[in-house]
Amino acid sequence: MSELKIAIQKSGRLNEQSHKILEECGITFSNGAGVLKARATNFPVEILFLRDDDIPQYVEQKVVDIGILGENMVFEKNKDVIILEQLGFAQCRLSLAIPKEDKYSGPEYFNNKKVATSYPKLLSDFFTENKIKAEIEEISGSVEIAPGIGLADAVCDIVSSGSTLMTNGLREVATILKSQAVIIGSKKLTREKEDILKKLLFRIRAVKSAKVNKYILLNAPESSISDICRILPGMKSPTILPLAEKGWCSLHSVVREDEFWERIDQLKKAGAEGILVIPIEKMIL
Ligand code: PRT
Ligand code: ZN
Repeated sequence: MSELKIAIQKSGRLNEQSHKILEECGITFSNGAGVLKARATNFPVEILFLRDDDIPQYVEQKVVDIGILGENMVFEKNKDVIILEQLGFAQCRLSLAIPKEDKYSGPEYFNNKKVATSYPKLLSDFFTENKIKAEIEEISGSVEIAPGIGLADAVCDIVSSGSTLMTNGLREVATILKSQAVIIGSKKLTREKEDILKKLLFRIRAVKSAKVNKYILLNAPESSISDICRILPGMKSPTILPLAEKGWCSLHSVVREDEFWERIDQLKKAGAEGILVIPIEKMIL
């Protein structure tokens, strides 16, 4: 029986969430210290724990079938792989930052400057697109200290809250790429592996939909039901049950969480009471 080989980050920012998303798909495995691979007990997959930098190459070489990593790394490594699904975590951006006291009028700022980065390909593409002649200093970590120690004039690095840049006296001036965790896959899989992948992606999509949707229950006068359905346009065929109190009913449905927060005041005005919003564990569409 064939199994799908999945690479996830061994340790670092993506490890916990990658583990969690597989677990939420009902795939259980142990990830003890020093373990390089694990076999799931209840789904035909083997999990390999790797450095995120190596995952694109391993997928291209078919050492593994799919992998979970940041889009930043996928585009930097530029291997022959395909993005199968965005996973919605590890959101960040690859940005250029300069000493905060420097004036910035546009990408021309970087002409004849030296820029430190761990993303030489993406940075060089950006400079080529903008017709900038700059020097790229490739370093593997702690990029943001480079200007402070005289190694470079500016940096190109991953930013999430922006506090690392601020602590190092730097200011973000341009974004090259927005990124989140994704699943990448090999272009050609055997029929059996393709079937396992289909099942896995089906489960992942169910977990993702459950995260953005909530189960909503509310009580309302029967006369308000049509207004309430109009206020929450995402609400499809709600279940409506009569309440013991005459003229009142209880309405159950699924709504997008963002939609619900935007419309809460209108719902109350329309007469909704006792509103409960409950997380959904899985949602099969
Ligand atoms: O050992 P291995 O090579 O596997 O791990 P790594 O050290 O290369 O990567 P790791 O674990 O740091 O990050 C893995 C992935 O997480 C990245 O490729 C991104 O896709 C994603 N990610 C999300 C981030 C961040 N947020 C992030 N904030 N990666 C790095 N950072 C760093 C950034 O380099 C900078 O030093 O955090 C700092 C900036 O954070 P803020 O919040 O201060 O802006
Ligand atoms: Zn890495």
